Parts: sequence; structure tokens; C-alpha cells
Amino acid sequence: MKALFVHPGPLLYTKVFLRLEPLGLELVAEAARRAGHAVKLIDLQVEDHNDYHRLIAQWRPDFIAFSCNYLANVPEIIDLAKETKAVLPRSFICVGGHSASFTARAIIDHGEGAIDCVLKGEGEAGIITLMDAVAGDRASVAKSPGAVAADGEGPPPHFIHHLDDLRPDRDLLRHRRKYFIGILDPAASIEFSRGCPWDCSFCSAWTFYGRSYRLVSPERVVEDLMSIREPGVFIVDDVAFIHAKHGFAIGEAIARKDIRKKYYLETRGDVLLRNKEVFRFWKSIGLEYMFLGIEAIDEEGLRKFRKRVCVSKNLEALEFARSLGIEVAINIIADPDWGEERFATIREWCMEVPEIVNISINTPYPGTESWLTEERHLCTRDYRLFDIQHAVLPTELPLPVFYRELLETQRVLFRKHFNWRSALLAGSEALQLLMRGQTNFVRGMMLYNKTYNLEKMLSDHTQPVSYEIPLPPTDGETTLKPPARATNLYIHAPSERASRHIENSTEFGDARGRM
Ligand code: B12
Ligand code: SF4
Repeated sequence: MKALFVHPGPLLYTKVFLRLEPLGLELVAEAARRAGHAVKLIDLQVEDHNDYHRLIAQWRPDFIAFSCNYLANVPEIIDLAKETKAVLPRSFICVGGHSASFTARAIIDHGEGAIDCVLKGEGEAGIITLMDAVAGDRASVAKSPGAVAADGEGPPPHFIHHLDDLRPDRDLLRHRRKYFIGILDPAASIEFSRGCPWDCSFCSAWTFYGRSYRLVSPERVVEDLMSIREPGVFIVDDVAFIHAKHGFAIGEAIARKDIRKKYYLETRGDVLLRNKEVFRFWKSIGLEYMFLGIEAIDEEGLRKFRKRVCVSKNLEALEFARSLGIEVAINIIADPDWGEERFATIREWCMEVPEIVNISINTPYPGTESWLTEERHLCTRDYRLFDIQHAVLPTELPLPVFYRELLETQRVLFRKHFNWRSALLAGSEALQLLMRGQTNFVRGMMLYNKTYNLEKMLSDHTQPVSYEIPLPPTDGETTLKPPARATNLYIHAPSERASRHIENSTEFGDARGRM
């Protein structure tokens, strides 16, 4: 079959700070290619809808698969599916990815016949069986593992046999130089591990993989890294280097091969402190930037998010990262109930720490525990606003005042990093990038004010809504009661976890987040 894999368009964040290659989709597309299908991939983060329509008109694929990791992309994908079905009525249209897995039935319903199937879970395993069913007996589609169709639902999705069996088809992307993260421009993405053994209440990374945690072997990582041409590399793992041994083994293999890249990763404060030597070693081989999900600066907030770490540990982690000379960005979650005073306290705190601070908004979304337990009623059900940059719960302050405070806080933080010293530094690095023809970082900085703008944020709330996210079940608390608890949210049943003793004590940890 001719199969087209599609990544949807950019979201707010992508326009300014970073744009990353769609690694998950490259992996799924490669699995289909290996099974003998002709494959193309289009990334609408860097191409537009006209390019998409031109491609389907010329190539006329039999199978079109959209990647839906982000809820905010749901309306765009549904509209594209409907437009495609109108011109290629015999094509098979499927949607997969993180958010699609948690909202599968709603996506089928919104599609009104245009979307033939949502494929839940890891795509590499399910896509082959699904494509076999499409090519052979379409009536058996609804029996494929992970499939949700209008006329039924298959058994739960399977995990792939081993992460080492996978390979992303990086050559499928036509504009590789468009991917960047901050000053790492261009940057490729790579995966060292999959899943997360923690269970924060606002996050769905762990529910998707049934709290499992699997590793890619160092040999396989190095092989992949050697095929990457870009000088910058973003490590997509939810929490990097949970296992010191694995982190060292990869680092040492990289050093032996004398691979020179600059790396960006995300991890937790307690992991950083537990595995100091790994991060020190990684600094020596090119680790330059790190993102730490601090989320709250008070114990109560951390408990509420079930972060299983305390404030003092997080502060100690920041100090350690500073001592290594790694540039750190941290995230703080703003609650819609914040008032002016709270924003002022946060601004003050942020000005005291040298790190780059990112502020997101507390957003319950399908697949998280908060989705089931949040008692406040959603004030909007527009998928496009579920991007943790907009308020979807009622704000204590009038909405314009809340956004004004938020934007002011973000602006203060942005200015903090663009003082004359860093501006000079960034200016000279930007100049070097421009001289190499890389404009992503500079363009992003120029778009800041236009993107993070009060009128724009408010007008996003007044757009006509074609598709509404279904309401959470009303028996949220019951769903979370023992013995089932959060396992009811899982897409993949719990399975392998490398060194299961790590965080084993929290396996069915109590909902109050005791450590
Ligand atoms: C890396 C990452 C990013 C990267 C972007 C990666 C990219 N190119 O898209 C960055 C840092 C840019 C990012 C940003 C954001 N992210 Co993010 N991100 C992740 C993270 C940690 C890993 C994703 C990843 O690359 N995994 C590795 C690859 C191999 O897996 P994958 O992409 O999931 O693909 C697999 C499956 O999903 C599936 N699949 C994927 N596509 C398809 C298609 C088909 C047809 C099929 C069958 C299967 C399939 O098969 C793939 C292979 O197994 C996830 C958490 C997680 N573990 O999933 C959060 C996550 C996806 N992000 C999240 C959020 C909220 C955001 C932001 C909105 C945050 C913000 N501050 O604005 C932004 C918006 C991004 C944007 N597009 O503008 C949420 C999603 C929430 C939601 N329900 O919408 C997640 C789940 C984290 C969480 N806390 O819960 N993110
Ligand atoms: S540690 Fe990070 S990835 Fe894991 S559950 Fe918490 S927020 Fe999600």
C-alpha cells in the first residue's frame, strides 16, 4: 500500500522556543516501510495545508495516518481527515499517538465517518497488523490490537518486543534543518528509554505506558547517534538517566567513538542528585541544557501533584546543576486560582534564581488522574485550548487579569534572560547561526511578543468551536478507588520495568503523594 504519515501543525510553544522532529511518527513509518509498504511523511509543523493537499492529490495514498500526541491538534486532524475523505473516499484514514489513545472514541465520533480507526498505544507494533487488515479484510480492522473503529474495538495494544528493534526513518523528513531547540539549531531527537516509573497526578506519560520503563541498549543508541548529522541532539526521554549504569554506558560508548554533539535533556531533581556522577560525565561529553520539572515551590503544591520530591531537594538539584555549568530551564505550574499576590511572589522567586523559568497552566486532560479528580468545572471544552498555555478551568481573577499577570510574569522572565550580557552572548551565537543559514532560533525570538500577547490569548477563547472534548466521567473518585486505582487509566498494561526496585515502593502509592 501507499502510506502517508502526517504530523499536524505547530502549537503556541513551537512557534517561539523549539520545534522538534516527529520521532514517534518516523518510527511508526519505518515499521510500515519494513513491512513492504511505500511510505511518505509530511510534517505540518514546517509545511502547510496546501503542501498536504498537493501531496495527496498527486500521490493518492491508500492509507493516511495522523499523529496526535497533543490534544490541541485534534480539531486540525479531524478537519484534514474530512477534507481528505472527500477527495480520496476509498483511502483508509487512521489516527494514533498519545492523546488520540486517551480520546479514541470521541475522535471516531467527531470524524463522522471520515476517520476509519484510532490505533491506541505504541504505533510500531500495531501498525503492521492494522495495515494487513486494511489490505486484506477491512471488516477485521476492529479486531486489531489497540484499534478503535465505529463498529467495534480490538484487544488492548501490545508493546513492541524490544526497543532495540526500532529505527526511525530520519530521511523521510524533507526539511531537517527546520528542527531546533533554543540555540541548538538545527537539532535532531533521540530516545534512550521509554516510559516513566513515577505517577504525577497531572501527567499522562506514565499512564500511557502502564508505568513501565524500558531501555535502549548503549550499542543501539550509539549506532543511531552516528547516523545523525545535526550538531544538536534533544533526548526525548521523560526522565533521563534514571539508571546511573545505563547513563554511564551510553556516555562511555559515545566518548569511545569520539562523537561530538551538544545535548538537551529533561530529568527530575531527585534523579539528578542521585546520579550526580552521570550528569558530571555527560557535561564532559556535551550536555549543555537541561529541563527540570520543578512544578511548585511549596510542599503543598508538590504533594498535590504527587511529585514525590520535596522543595529542598529540588533547590539542591538546581544548585548542583549550576555547579556543573549546565544551562537549566525549570517549569512551574500556575493554577487558575492564583491571584495577583501569588503571581508577585512567583515573580520574586523567579528573579532570585538564575535559571530560565517556564510557566505552564494547571490543565486536567484525559489520561491524567487530575482529569478524573478535578472538582472544578471546565470553563471551555475547546481542544485547541488544552495546551497548558491557556486556562481551561475557571480563573479566580477575571480572565484578562489572569492572563495579564501570567504574561507579565513570563515577560519579566524573558527579559531576565535577555539582559545586556546574555543578549550579547546570544547575539554572537545568533550571528553564527545566521551565517550558517540557520534562522529558527532568531525567528523564534522575534515572534515572542506576537505569540505571547494578551489580545491573542483572549481572542483564542472566543473562536467558534466545532469539536468539544467529552466531559470526564462523573464517578472519577470511584474509578480511582483500590484495587484498580490509576491502572484504569492505562493504555498499555503494566509490564517490564528496568530495575523494578526503583520506585517499587510507590507502585500503588497513596494518592496523597507520601514519599
Ligand atoms: C518530547 C516531548 C515533547 C517535545 C516535542 C516532541 C515532538 N516532536 O513532538 C517538546 C519538548 C517540544 C514538547 C512540547 C510540548 N509538550 Co510534550 N512531550 C514530549 C514527551 C516527553 C515525549 C514524546 C516523544 O517524543 N516520545 C518518544 C516517541 C518515540 O514517542 P511518541 O511521539 O509518543 O510516539 C509513539 C506513540 O505516541 C505512537 N504514535 C505517535 N504518532 C503516531 C501515529 C500513528 C498513526 C500511530 C498508529 C501511533 C503513533 O507511536 C509512537 C512510537 O511508539 C511526551 C510524554 C510522552 N512520554 O509521551 C510529552 C507530551 C506528549 N507533551 C505534552 C505537552 C502538554 C506538551 C506541550 C503542550 C507543553 C507546553 N509547554 O506547551 C508542548 C507542545 C508541543 C508542540 N507540538 O507545540 C503532554 C501532552 C498533553 C496532551 N494530552 O496534549 C505529554 C503527554 C506530557 C505530559 N506531561 O503528559 N513535548
Ligand atoms: S516524573 Fe515527569 S514524566 Fe514522570 S509522571 Fe512525573 S511529570 Fe510525568
